[in-house]
Amino acid sequence: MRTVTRSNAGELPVIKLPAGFLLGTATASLQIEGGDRNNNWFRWCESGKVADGSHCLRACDHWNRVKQDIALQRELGVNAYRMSLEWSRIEPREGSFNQEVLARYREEIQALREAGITPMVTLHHFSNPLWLEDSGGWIQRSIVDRFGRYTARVVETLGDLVEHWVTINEPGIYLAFGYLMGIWPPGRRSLRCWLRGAHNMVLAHQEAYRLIHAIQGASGRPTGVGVAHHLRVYDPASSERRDKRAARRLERHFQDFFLDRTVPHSDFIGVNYYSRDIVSFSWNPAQAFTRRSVSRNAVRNDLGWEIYPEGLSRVCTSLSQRYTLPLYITENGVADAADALRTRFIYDHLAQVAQLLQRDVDLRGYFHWTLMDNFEWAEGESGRFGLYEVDFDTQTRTLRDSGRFFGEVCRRNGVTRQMIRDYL
Ligand code: IFM
Repeated sequence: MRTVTRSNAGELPVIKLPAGFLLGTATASLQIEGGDRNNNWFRWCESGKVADGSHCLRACDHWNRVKQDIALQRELGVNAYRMSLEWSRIEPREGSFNQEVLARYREEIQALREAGITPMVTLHHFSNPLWLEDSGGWIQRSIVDRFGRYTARVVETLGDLVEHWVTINEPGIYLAFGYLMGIWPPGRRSLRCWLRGAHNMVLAHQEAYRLIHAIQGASGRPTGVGVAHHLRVYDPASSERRDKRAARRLERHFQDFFLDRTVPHSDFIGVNYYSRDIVSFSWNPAQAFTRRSVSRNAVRNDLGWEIYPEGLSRVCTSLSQRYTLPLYITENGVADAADALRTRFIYDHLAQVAQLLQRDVDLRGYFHWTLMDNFEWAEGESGRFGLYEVDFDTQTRTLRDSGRFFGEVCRRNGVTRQMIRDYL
C-alpha cells in the first residue's frame, strides 16, 4: 500500500465520503467535564500520580460550558458526536440516582440533536464512582448487576434521544493499565485480577446489550450497541518464530479476547485506532513475554507513538473478514501540541477510510479524537489531541489549523482538490 508523504502532496487524491456517513469528534466525560470529586481518577490525581501534576478536577470545565462546546461543534460542522456519561455523577451512592444530573445530560443531548448532531453515547469510559472502586470495582462479579442497573436507568431516561450506544470504552486498555501494569487506578499488578476483570467486562457488556435492547425494543426504537475497542497493529520485529508468536500473543490477549466475546452481542464494532507496535520476544513475564518498540524512522506523535495510517486499513480489513458487523471509527487522533502533524494525519487516515469504503467494507462513521485538548489520563494536560487548543488557566478554546481543515472535511463530506492545495 502506498504511503502518502508531504513531497507528493500535489498528487494526493480527493476524498468523497458517502451521504449519511457520520463525521464528528469524540470525548470522554472525565477528560473534559472537571469538578467531580467522586470518582477513581480524582483520587488518583490527588495522590500525585499524573505525569505533569495536573488534575482532572480542572479538565476543560465542560460541565459548566456545555453550550459553548456545542457551539464549537457547530462551528466545525460535524454531524455526529461521541460523548460519555459520568457514572459517579449519575449514581453518586450505590443505588441512588441523581435526577438532576440525568436531566442535565438530557439537555445536552437534546441540544446536540437540535444542532443536527447525532449523539453516540458511551456508558463507561475508564472512570468509576468511588463507591464502586472501593467495593471491588471490575474484579467483583457484582459489577455485572451494578453496571446493568446503571445502564437500565440511563437508557430509560435518555433512550428516546440516543440510537447509538457504546457500553464500554477500550476494555483491553482499561484492564491492562489498571490491573496488570498498575499505571492507572486501581494500580493493581495481578494477572488474576486482570483475568477476573476481563471476564466481568465481557459479561457486563453482554448484560448491558441485553438490557438496552429490551428497553429500546419495548418502545420500538432503533438501537445499535457496541464496544469501542482499542485496536493496534502488532508487527513482529523480525521473521523469527518467537517474535511472530510474541506479536500474535499481544493481539490475542489484548484485542481478540474482547472482540470474540463481545461481537456476538453487538450491533457494530467501534474501532479506536492510533498506532502500531513492533514486537519482539522477551523473557519478561510481566509484559506477557513481549517487548514493544517503535519502528525505526517512524514519524511519531508527542507521546512517541508511531503515525501509521495504513494500520487503520489493516485493522478494519481484518475485522471485516472475521465478522459481519458494521464498523465505526470511534476514535482516531494524534497528540500534537504544535499542530504540525494533525492535518496530514487526518487526511491520511481518511484516505484509508475512503479506500476501505471503495472495497465495500461496511464503515459507517469517523469520530476524531478529540474536540479539544483535555485531561489525557496519566499524561495529564500535556497530551494534546484537540482540534481546539485549550488554555486550561483561562479555559479559552482556539481552533487549530487542523481543526479548520477537519471542519471543511465535515462541511464538504470529504476533501476537495482545493482543500488539498490550501492545507496539504
Ligand atoms: O484519551 C484517550 C481516550 O480516553 C481513549 N483512547 C485513546 C485516547 C488517547 O490516548
